[in-house]
Amino acid sequence: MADYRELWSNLGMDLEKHDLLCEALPQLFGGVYLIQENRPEGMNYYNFVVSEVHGLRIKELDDHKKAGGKVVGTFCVFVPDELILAAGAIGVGLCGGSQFWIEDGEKVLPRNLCPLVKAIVGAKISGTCPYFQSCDLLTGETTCDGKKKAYEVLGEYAPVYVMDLPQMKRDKDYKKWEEEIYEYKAVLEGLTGNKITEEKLGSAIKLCNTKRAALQRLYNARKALNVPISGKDALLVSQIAFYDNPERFIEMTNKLCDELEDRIKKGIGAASEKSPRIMITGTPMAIPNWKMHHLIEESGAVVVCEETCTGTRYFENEVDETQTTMEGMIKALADRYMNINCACFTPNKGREEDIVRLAKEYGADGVVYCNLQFCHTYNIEYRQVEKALKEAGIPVIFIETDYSNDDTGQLKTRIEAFLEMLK
Ligand code: BJ8
Repeated sequence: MADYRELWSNLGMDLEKHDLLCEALPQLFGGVYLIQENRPEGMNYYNFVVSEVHGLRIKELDDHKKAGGKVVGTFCVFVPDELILAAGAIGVGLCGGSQFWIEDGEKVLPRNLCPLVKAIVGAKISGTCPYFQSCDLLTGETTCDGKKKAYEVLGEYAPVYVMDLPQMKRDKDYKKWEEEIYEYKAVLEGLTGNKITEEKLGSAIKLCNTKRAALQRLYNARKALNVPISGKDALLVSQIAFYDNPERFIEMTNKLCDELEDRIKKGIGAASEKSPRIMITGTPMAIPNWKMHHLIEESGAVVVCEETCTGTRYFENEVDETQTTMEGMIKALADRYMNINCACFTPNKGREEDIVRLAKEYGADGVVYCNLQFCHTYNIEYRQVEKALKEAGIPVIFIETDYSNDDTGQLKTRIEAFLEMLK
């Protein structure tokens, strides 16, 4: 990586502490990713993006800001990227997946809280995440209690705007979400000084749909009998989708898909056809959280799908592109986003149906339900999901974990026993 110290220093980062983070990442990445054999060539782009994770993209954000543009941080797949793009701003997903930020998060938050929430706050207050430091506005949302209250804490360190996401899916909730989208549009127009026109929003809707289609194409390739890409590589692509330049990401992901489709034709797999096929469901896996995929694939299985917000919940269902009026487009956005089945909703029957459908579509032999520690909504929802999967005859195991490595030995034993049972 080139020398970005001046840039980081201008962003007000703690350089000494940041050095420690930079030292740890290559080792972690090497041990999880570079040890894989027979990876698709197209993964070289994503390797490069990781090697420059705090460099090149930050420089691009800086150039955009110097030209008068704004950067907006988000934490949830409910915040419509289309509006951020239509306002001429750059959106970056800020969910933290590193144990490195937990200690700082715990300085201002209770310890018995979801690691994702602690990492988000820790990343900001430690001054070690250049993405956070580049943001002109952080957009939160009322999803789980942990996130919602953490935004109040974050507000002490940066400008925060919170979208009020309904927790049920009645007609009036769709209407309410539409109103929230209108209000967010006005906030972004105020921040950037740019008016969001029908034309700009229409192009942004098309761009985001094209990105969704590229991710769906990647996932479709994983349905093949000889899975052409490992689950952890596919996870990395999804994680990078949250902060890479969208046009470049679409181009590179489609290139990767060309290669994967060719590998399928030639019978080149990332794992043996006899490897158990696993679907993961549960809480999101923010970069660099590769823990469960690594454990599962090290144990001889292959992950073929993720029903998570760093998986299908991010890209399934497109926004209707036929609308031409602002009212029509905002309604189309509200409809698409309200169809995401997050456990923050009650009831959430749609998620059970999604999980059973996806497990069948991807030919999963078993499902690993991954729950981040202290995430109550996903934890409680396991009961119904387990019942639905049992009725469909699909084996499932519940795993609760955090970002540390303390439980890896124990988890490995449980995963191996589960895979043995599948055989
Ligand atoms: S749409 S999953 S991105 S809220 S894991 S912080 S729920 S305690 S991340 Fe999420 Fe949006 Fe829902 Fe997706 Fe809270 Fe649970 Fe932690 Fe979570």
